[in-house]
Amino acid sequence: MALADDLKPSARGKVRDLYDLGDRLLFVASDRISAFDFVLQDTIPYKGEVLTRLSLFWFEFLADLMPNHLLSTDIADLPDRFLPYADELAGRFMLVRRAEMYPLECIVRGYLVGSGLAEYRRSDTVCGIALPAGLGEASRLTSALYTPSTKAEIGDHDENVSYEWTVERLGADVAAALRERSLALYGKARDYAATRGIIIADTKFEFGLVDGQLVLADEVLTPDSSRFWPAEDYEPGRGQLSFDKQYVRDWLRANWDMQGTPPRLPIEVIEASSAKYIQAYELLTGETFVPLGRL
Ligand code: Q0N
Repeated sequence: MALADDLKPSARGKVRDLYDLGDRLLFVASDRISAFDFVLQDTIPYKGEVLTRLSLFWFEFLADLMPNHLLSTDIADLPDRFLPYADELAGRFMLVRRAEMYPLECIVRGYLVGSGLAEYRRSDTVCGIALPAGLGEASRLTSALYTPSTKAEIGDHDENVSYEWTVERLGADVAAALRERSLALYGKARDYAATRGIIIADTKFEFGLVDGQLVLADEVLTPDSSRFWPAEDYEPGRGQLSFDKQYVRDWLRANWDMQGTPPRLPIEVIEASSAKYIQAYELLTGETFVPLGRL
């Protein structure tokens, strides 16, 4: 039997499962992939392991800026009931401290894309922040924008909120700390990634309190929480190639009417996508990806 069928996760995300261990939590990243808000039937080999190991890389890289919720990636630290699933878990789990989470997605945008671009075209603003005229699709922003959002009550739609909203909700000190830390983390990661040929166009952080101390939580700076673009193909004024899901999105757009269940992906698309995740990991970390887990 598979892990998730035996030991019921307390939360099943689109692509990650969360097990509640009391004072600790276990995140398990699957090889599932979502595109256009659908979770596809096909999985992308090694994706969960690549994303987990990329988060671990960033936690360490960013540790001088702030502490994080990571406790262990050692199977021996898991409760005994998980041991039968050691193979399934290898390389794709993180044991983390339980934090009191702030109910905020701390989004930082360094480039103009997606919903930000749509708003800019209407009103020369992004999340209410005025920007200079004359910017276009994928323009680099002179200074990165902090554009927090929150999960709406109904459904799990994200809703942009103003900085003032975060001040009212969390207090001026916490609101300021989340903004300042988010911008500092993004700035350090963006500058480093640029030296590795990757543009981090935007990303999302989540924070919580552990023993009264602010910690960086969730996954960090993965292709699922960020937009990664290959720097060599960057050309403002048009849509950019995304590092990871581009093949999948392009193939779906050309082969599916977006109604009902998404079709199965051709093996070439699955393999190309898997290779891109691994390439992003190798470029960013400078390490060869050697899988710990088996497929
Ligand atoms: C947790 N999520 C993602 C906040 C929740 N270390 C932790 N301790 C307790 N809970 C969580 C973590 C982590 N990471 C994180 N769910 C539970 C969902 N976010 C959405 C934004 O608000």
